[in-house]
Amino acid sequence: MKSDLELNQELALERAEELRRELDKHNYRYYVLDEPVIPDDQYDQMMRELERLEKEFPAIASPHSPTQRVGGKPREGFTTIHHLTPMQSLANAFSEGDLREFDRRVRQALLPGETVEYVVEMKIDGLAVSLYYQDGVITWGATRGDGQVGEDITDNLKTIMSVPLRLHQKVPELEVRGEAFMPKKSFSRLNEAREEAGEPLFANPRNAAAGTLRQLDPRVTASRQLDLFVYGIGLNRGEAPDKHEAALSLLSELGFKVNPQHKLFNNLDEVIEYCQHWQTRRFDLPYMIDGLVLKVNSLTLQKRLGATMKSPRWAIAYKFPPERAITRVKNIFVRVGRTGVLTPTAELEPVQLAGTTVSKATLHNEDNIREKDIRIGDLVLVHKAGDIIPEILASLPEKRTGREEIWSMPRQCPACGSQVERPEGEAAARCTGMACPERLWEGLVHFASRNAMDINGLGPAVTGQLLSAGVISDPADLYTLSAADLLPLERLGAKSVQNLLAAIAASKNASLDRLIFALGIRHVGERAAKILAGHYGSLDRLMSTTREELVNIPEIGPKITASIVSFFENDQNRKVINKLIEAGVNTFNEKEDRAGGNHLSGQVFVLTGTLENYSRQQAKALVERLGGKVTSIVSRNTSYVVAGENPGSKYDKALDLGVPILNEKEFKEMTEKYL
Ligand code: 1X8
Repeated sequence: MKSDLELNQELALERAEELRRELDKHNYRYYVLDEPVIPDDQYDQMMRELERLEKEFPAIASPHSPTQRVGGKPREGFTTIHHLTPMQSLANAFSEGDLREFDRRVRQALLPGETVEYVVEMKIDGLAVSLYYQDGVITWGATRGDGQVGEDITDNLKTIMSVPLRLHQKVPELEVRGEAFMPKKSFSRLNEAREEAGEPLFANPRNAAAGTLRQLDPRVTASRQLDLFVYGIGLNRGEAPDKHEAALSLLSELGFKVNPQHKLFNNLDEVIEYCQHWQTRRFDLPYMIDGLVLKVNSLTLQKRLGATMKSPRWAIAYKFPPERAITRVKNIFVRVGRTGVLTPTAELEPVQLAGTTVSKATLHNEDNIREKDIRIGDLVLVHKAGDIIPEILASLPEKRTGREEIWSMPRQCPACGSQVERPEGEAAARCTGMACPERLWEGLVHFASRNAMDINGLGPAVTGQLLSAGVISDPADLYTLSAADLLPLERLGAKSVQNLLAAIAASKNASLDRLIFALGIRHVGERAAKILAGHYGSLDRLMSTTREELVNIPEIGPKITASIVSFFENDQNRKVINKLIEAGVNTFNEKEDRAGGNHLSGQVFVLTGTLENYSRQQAKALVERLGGKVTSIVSRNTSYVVAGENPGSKYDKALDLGVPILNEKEFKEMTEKYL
């Protein structure tokens, strides 16, 4: 006979498998097809249920469970992996002539009457990797290395959400090739955060992707949001397609993310036209490409053409020339960031570059300016890092007139006059003023921004007006604003004031992860905020967490931990948070509410007197979070009256009606066990 444990375990396994299938499916829709079908919180809820099951029944764990994407522990170093088939590099074409030469050689291998088709694909500016699946399950992943032997980066590749852990069909053995990359947005976000932190920047998304995949701690990799396009098959012991295009379709069907921008041609002139088209349109793509790849479509012809020592004869990379421009530095000014970092920025004579007009370029920090010897008035060579961030590559000293000026970092903050400090060993200079208006302004603009509290109508300009008028000095003050405060401001009519107040009020219901992101804690981006919200369920619990608990959360590394701890140690920050709570801003995870069940559903509470450990708002939010209601009138329908110090007449009314009365300790016990 089976024991209870065995029976429960069987049920748990069944449920876990169901959850894994569901999660895999949604994951695929979200990260591969880019067509999410369920809300995030529902996904998170399933994930948490699965985590709970796997924790309770360790025997049902599986390395291919979606909970195991960030399961790996930090490593000492990487071991090596022998590729099953060599990973070759491509020969390059830099001109139309080079492409015609390639085409001519391919045609020499054609049999009489045979024609050639080319598949043209985007050449992703990332890092070539190989993935190996056995019986449809991921076994390992490796870098290219020298083409024969690469480094085992399996744990890191598994953190890429579009990499399938299990394939849609159980092919016996499959080695696939693809390009891991960092999308442009993630790249600029990462560098912004590194700049704020005074850390060295990545020169481009490729270096960022390479650095991220060679991270020894997979939690860091997971936090950086890489992606992967698969574009070819190495070894395959399943049914083998006879055309490259069919191979791409097969890879798609198996669950891989295949770049949709590929096109079939049977004529080289059209290929060349297509290359020229993408040379200018490439800046519209959300990832960087450095060219296009031409491949012979027929695998039979590919085999006949073979390879040289270095690269296949059936494919070639058409490389775009890098986008650069020359312009003049009109001036250098300093921007004060949210965390007080002073970033020197060059004001440029406007110039066309990579699809936009550029009139500013970040100079990063003082050392960068010194190393490149960039002076006000210099002619400079500019490009865009990651196709987005205008950057000065070099100055052209030979063009100097002698009237150029050497720049240096101001000693006083241009926004508030406070002293500027540059800590030993750090590249970044910081304003030391706690109440620096520029820092406040940036912080408030971030707080109200779309992905944070999403307060429509509270943009940079209005925020500046509110600060100058002295009606707010921190984010919590927004919630005490009245029409009388706003109407005197210029350019704010009655209608806009009404809308703005409504938007501010609505933001009180923003989800906990938005609030955490909005606080502007260094290194805590949207993803970290989501993870923290999911883990803690309330701002209160996050605020009173420990270093130990934080570092043990998947994806929350030591740097984020240190930053969170120091943020909540700061009295000023705690004060602002308490003001936010008092103002009635939601500090609980709604997702938790539903997941945590409705333990107090149908129960009506009345609060009276002063509680020692909860403000009115906190106590109310707590009851509501557990599904209960709080009213202010005691009646026969009241379930409990919670009485603090110096209770009022509600206490007597409760005694009269025989409504149960809870003291603070009892209230705490009743609610705490559900949290
Ligand atoms: C490198 C790349 C290839 C493709 C895209 N991006 C790359 N960086 C592709 O085939 N679509 S192929 C390749 C190689 O074989 N070295």
